[in-house]
Amino acid sequence: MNTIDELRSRALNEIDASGSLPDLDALRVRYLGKKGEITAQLKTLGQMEPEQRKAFGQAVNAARDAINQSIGARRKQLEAAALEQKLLSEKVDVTLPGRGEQPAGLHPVTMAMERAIGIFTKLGFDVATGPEVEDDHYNFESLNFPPHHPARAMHDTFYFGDGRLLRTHTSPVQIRVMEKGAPPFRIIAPGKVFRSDSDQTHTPMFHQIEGLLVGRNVSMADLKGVLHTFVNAFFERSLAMRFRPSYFPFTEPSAEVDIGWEKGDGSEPGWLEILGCGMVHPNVLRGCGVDSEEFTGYAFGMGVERMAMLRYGVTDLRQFFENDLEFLRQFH
Ligand code: 2NL
Repeated sequence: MNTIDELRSRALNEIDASGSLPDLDALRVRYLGKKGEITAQLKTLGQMEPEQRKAFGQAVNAARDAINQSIGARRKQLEAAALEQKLLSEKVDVTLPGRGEQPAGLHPVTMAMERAIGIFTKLGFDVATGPEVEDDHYNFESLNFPPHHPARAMHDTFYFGDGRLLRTHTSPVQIRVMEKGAPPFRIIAPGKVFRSDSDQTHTPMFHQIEGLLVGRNVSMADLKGVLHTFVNAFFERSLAMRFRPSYFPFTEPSAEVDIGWEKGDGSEPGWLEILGCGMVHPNVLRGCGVDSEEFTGYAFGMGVERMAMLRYGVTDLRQFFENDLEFLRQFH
């Protein structure tokens, strides 16, 4: 009997003194668990004399109930204290001043895109858009690409494997416009394009603006005039510009366009390539149902990231895709 009384008061003291829910649970296991001290006492009942067993059994049961109740009461206290602690730590001081607002701004690539669109719109071009997921016909075949042109290779173009692909230029938009309508056409096609290419100067997705003008008596001189007007407006200065002969399957003749450029770092001014262009190949016109005897056209294409780098003095293409706010805020 003394053992039970001693056990009971020791347990109750320890329960009262326990400082956390895990500590309290350890005590519950120690006294009431399968291998606990109270349980051990109950197991001795079997070997006792009947009259002794009754009194001892009652005492052990009473001790067990008291310990159980005490644990329940202590648990409530500790839970209340834990909640109080949690509420205190999560307290929000609604009287503190706000953090202030950061003005939002457009991404520099968007700025360059909108700037270019604005200029061509003033020159009379309409904006045309189309799907980013295309097929071989619209992305290559209709543009006079020969069957084994390197751009068609797996490692240059993203193929879905079911005949679909991600457009590698926005030319398919212009093909769709020509197929549907009748000349004259005067459109630009801005948008995302995709190439399986990734290094210091290439990203798998980038932006392009292409332009197309088809009508009667359209010449390379018209093309040169429009592009010179465009680059002067885009860079807000009077730039020297030159055409260099080049090759694209979809234009003949084809040219690359350079502008005279000073880096601003004291180095000698030089020529900088900024776009590609040419007279629309008669095969392309015919494929779209346009009479290539009656109509001629010019087309051009430029990379928007490159234009944005030159206009805003960005030296690393990858900065456009890192979403670093310190970088982006400079353009607001
Ligand atoms: C470049 C060169 C170019 C075109 C794009 C074009 C579109 C049609 C027909 C013929 Cl529908 N041509 N587009 C023409 C010449 C050059 O882009 O270097 N782009 C980044």
